[in-house]
Amino acid sequence: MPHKSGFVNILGNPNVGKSTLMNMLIGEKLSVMTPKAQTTRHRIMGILSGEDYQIVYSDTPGILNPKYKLQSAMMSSVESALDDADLILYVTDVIETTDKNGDFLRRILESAVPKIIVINKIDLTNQDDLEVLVEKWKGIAPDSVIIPISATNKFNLQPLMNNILSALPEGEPYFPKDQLTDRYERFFVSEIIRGKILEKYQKEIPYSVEIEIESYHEEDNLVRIAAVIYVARDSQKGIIIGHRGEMLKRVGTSARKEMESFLGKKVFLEMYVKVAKDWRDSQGMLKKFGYI
Ligand SMILES: Nc1nc2c(ncn2[C@@H]2O[C@H](COP(=O)(O)OP(=O)(O)OP(=O)(O)O)[C@@H](O)[C@H]2O)c(=O)[nH]1
Ligand SMILES: [Mg+2]
Repeated sequence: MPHKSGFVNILGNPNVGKSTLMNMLIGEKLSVMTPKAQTTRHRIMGILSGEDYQIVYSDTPGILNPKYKLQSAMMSSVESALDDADLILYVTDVIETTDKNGDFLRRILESAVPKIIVINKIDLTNQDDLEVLVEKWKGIAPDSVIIPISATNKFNLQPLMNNILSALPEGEPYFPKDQLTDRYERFFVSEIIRGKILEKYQKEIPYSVEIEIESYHEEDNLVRIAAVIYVARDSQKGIIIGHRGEMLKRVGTSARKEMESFLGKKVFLEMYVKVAKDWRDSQGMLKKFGYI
């Protein structure tokens, strides 16, 4: 069989399960997944290589109307993913309506890139309702393949894989076959901390936080990591730290454990909280954090 290679961009509204799907397809927990919308902030590559194929997935932030500069930067990374692919996976789920963010959907459907419409979370519906939903999508995207799946239950992922492979062009691999992603350890450990903050804090807090890895030193069997948690306002600092530092301690413990299993090494983690006033609207800070 000839070798197949290509770029597959995963797009869709917030919280439909784009990151869960990419992680399940590549079999690694690369991209942060949480029940909160706007979990993913950067475009992240996940590379799946087999004997005769290489699929380069990009997970992207969920589509939204930007209210501050950080969100505009997030949407630029979505824009860039609209046409630099061999295939688009447009992920929707059984919960959202088919017309959510209709303008963006129209642009995706108008793009020349072939598309697969992935209807996720079918574990939350029944056969009859699903059939109605599939018919609706057939009307909206008559030229696209439509595949209902459940990412968390790994249901129908193999047929999806087969469809992806048959849509990809023949070609040599773009990356070494043992390469898993385009990001380094520092990025993943910062994402692990941000993921814990998304899990443990409510309202605006997780959306006002950014993590910077100040230092990352590998020793024989240990990694020493110092991280700064930036918040956007003075009042948020105390909320992050919590009464007698209890909240921050809990974040630290669970982040350290996840880092240890991700890196396969013992981790020594130190964290500090700093205020970077209104960083989400600051050009300079967004540059520093790698958004623009
Ligand atoms: N029931 C069910 N839940 C799912 C499924 N796939 C994902 N989820 C849940 O949906 C939520 C959102 O998943 P994510 O993968 O973070 O969604 P996302 O589309 O990447 O979200 P953003 O990054 O915010 O745009 C999480 O709580 C997942 O566990 C599924 O097949 N069934
Ligand atoms: Mg995501």
